[in-house]
Order: sequence, then C-alpha cells, then structure tokens
Amino acid sequence: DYIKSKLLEIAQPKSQIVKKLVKEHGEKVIQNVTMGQVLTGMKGVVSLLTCTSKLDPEEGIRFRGYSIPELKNLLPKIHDEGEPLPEGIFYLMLTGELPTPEDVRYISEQWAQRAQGIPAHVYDVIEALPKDAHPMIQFNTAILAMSTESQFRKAYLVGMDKKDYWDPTYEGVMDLISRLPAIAAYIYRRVFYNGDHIEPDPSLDWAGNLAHMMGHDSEEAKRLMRLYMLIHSDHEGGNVSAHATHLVGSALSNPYYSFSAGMNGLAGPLHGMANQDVMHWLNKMKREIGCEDPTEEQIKKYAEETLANGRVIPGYGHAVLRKTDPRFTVQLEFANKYIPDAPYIKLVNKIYNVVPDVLGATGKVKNPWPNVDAISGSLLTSYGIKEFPIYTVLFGVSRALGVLTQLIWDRLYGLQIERPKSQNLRWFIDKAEE
Ligand code: FCX
Repeated sequence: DYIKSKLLEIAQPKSQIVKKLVKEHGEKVIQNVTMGQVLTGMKGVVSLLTCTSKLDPEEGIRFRGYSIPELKNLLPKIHDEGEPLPEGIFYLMLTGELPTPEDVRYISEQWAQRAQGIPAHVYDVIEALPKDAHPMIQFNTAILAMSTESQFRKAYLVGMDKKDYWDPTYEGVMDLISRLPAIAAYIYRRVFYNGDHIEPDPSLDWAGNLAHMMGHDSEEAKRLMRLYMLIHSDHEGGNVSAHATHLVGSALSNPYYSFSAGMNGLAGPLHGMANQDVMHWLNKMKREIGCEDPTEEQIKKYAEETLANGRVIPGYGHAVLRKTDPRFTVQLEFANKYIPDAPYIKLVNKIYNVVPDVLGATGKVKNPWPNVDAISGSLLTSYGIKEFPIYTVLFGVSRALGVLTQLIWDRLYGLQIERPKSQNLRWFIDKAEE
C-alpha cells in the first residue's frame, strides 16, 4: 500500500515536532480559561491537536487549508460538471496533499475490495434489532459488531511497539470506512424497502455506490451523495462526534469502538440528528399552518412559537460559526442550480429570509444563521431520499472520513490518553469568591 509508506514519511518529522513541543515548551501558557467557558461546554478552549480541518467562525471550514469552494475545483471528479469524489478529501485529510486522479482511483478500488469483508454476523446483529429501531441504533450496533475484526486489538495482544500503533489503526480505519456504505444502505433497505437489498456495484465510487445500494441510481442522486459525503466529512476536532472519537481512541480503543462513540454523539439532536429534526419541524409547520407553501409571515410566527415553547429551531445556530455555514451555502447553490423550483428548496429559502431575525431578536443566540442541517434533508427529499431517519446515518458515513483520519494521526503523533481535570461545585464557588 503506497499510501502507507507515503504517510509514514510525512508523519515522522511531524511526530518528532510534537515530542519536541511537549519536551521543550511543555510549560508554555497558551491561553487563559474562564469559568464561563468551562460551565458552557468549554467553547473556545484550545485543548486538542487536530490536523485534518480547521474551523473559522467567520469563514467556516477549511480542510487542510482548503475551503469547500476551492476543493470543488481542486479535487478529482468523475464528470467535469459533477462533484468531487469523497475519496479525494480522505486522501487530502490523511496526507495533507491534494490527490491525483490515480490516488483517488486507488482508494476507490481499495475500499470496494475491503467492503467485501463485512462479516455475516454484522447482518445477524442488525436483523436481531426491531425494524423500527432508529437507523442510528442499527448503524451503531453494526459498527460495534464489526469490532470483532479489529486488527489493532489482535496486534496489541501479540505485542506491538508503540511507534507501530498507527499501522493496524490505518488498516482498521480503511476497512471500517469501506464498509459503512453497505451497512447504511442495508439498514435503509431493511427499514424502508422491506429488506429488498441491492448488491454493490464494484465499478462505482464509494459515494456513488452508496446511492446505488440505497436504490437511488440516477446520476443526479449519485452526484448529490458525493457532495453530501464531501461536506459532512469533518469540522475540526472539538465537535461532539470528532471529540468523542478522539477521546475514546485515546484509551487505545480500536477504531470501531472509537468511531462508535463518535456516532453515539452524532445521534444527539443538537448535533447530527438535527438534519432529521429540521424535516420534522418543517412538516409540522406545514401541517399546523395547513398549507404546503406558507408565507414568510406565517413562518415567522411559527418560529417565534417554537422559541416561546422553549424549543430550539433545528438547523440554525452553531457553537463556533458566526456566519452562514458554507456547507449550507454550497448545498443551496447546488439546489438553485439543479432544482430551483423544488417546493422544499423554496421553503428553505423562505425560512432563511425569516429565522435569523427571529433568533437575533432573542438577544442570546450567538449565531442566528443556518448550519449544514438547515438544508441537507430538503435536498435529499427533493432527490427522492425521503426517509428522514436515515439522514443522520448518512452524516455518520461521511463523518467517518475526518474523525478516523484524525485517529490515525493521533497514533502517528503518539498522543497520550486524554484526562482533563474536573472539580465539584464547591470549587467553582470558592473560585468565584477569590
Ligand atoms: N434555536 C433556539 N435557541 C437557540 C438556537 C436555536 N437554533 N441556537 C442557540 N440557541 C440558544 C441556546 O439553546 C442557548 O440557550 P440557553 O442560554 O437558554 O441555554 C443560547 O441560545 C445560547 O446558545 P449559543 O451559545 O448561541 O449556542 P450553543 O453553542 O450553546 O449551541 C447549537 C450550538 C448548535 C447546539 C445550537 O445553536 C442549537 O441548539 N441549534 C439547533 C440544533 C442544530 O441545528 N444543531 C446542529 C449543529 C451543527 F451544525 C451540527 O452539529 O450538525
């Protein structure tokens, strides 16, 4: 695997730098932390080393220095008009370098081959769950069930030098990522299409195959899936799914355990589940107002009622971003280009005209702008993927690319177990009085 030798070459000097920083600058104070930050979710506290992507509050995400619009031009595609292949962003996050079309093809082939190794018991475990168990329960159970395959644990038991941890981690990550589309599609067809499953097409790319196995075989649906898989792949290190994966991984838990932890976090309504909740919110609004095409005035009233009832407006707000999420913008551009008249897209536009003012008027919401989830479900629905409960699973398939790449780097850097300090309430009260 030439990617492995390349990765080791790139990583060796970097892991030396990390060791040197710890040794020679370990005492350097890098930040003051306030009581407010600790008691409101540690926002802004620099406490993680993440190399795959970086989030700027104003500009949004950059993957290894490249913004989404830049990557749309720079990453290899199947069709000139189409979207970049997620294999390319994986390569970029892994190596820090832009891939050639050959690199992307190599990863596509690797994943298609590795995907064939899903053990039979994984499907048995899924089948043992009730059909109406939320797809995220089924997805996560399947991920855990696959940890029987972990090369890391086997190598660890045999006895492995610390500096080699990254190698079985890489193998596990490649296997895991390769198998997620088939598992997601299996759950989708099980729950919504009576278990009428579709075989993978090994000639297709990773995201195209996911659309194919879900039964959405048009080139348009594949194109959307490539975009979706690209933009959800990473959001630096502190978001719940990335941080949970990293934290659990710091105990040397194998990639399956670590990723499963991240996916449990993604299933929360303030994180990845928001993409499904947006659709519930929209549809409830249409039902309550009693029409398919509510006016902006009606939407405003409904949004105000949501807040008055002590609920959040899903798809809006962000812990770091302070502007419209570029992941929202790129999806809106896609929708405006290909399906401008789709009723759900019209509704998304209207909500965008109204909700930021409603949230701004509360005086407490730090970011009244839409995030990635405000439109992703409407786009999927408009392309025929109408089963909302699968949306967070799709988010999870994509998120694997970033958080698992970072897990490999955690090993390459030789990062230690994570163990921050906690204090009881008395300690905080005493601090306040100091
Ligand atoms: N609707 C209503 N209230 C909101 C809100 C929203 N969309 N966004 C923030 N607020 C409220 C918070 O609940 C908090 O209220 P409190 O003081 O009574 O506890 C207050 O405004 C300040 O919160 P703020 O600092 O702006 O936001 P946080 O960093 O605490 O939370 C999230 C960020 C994303 C969790 C929050 O904006 C939210 O709940 N949004 C709706 C759910 C959502 O869309 N999540 C997906 C986010 C993301 F893109 C993803 O992970 O997929």
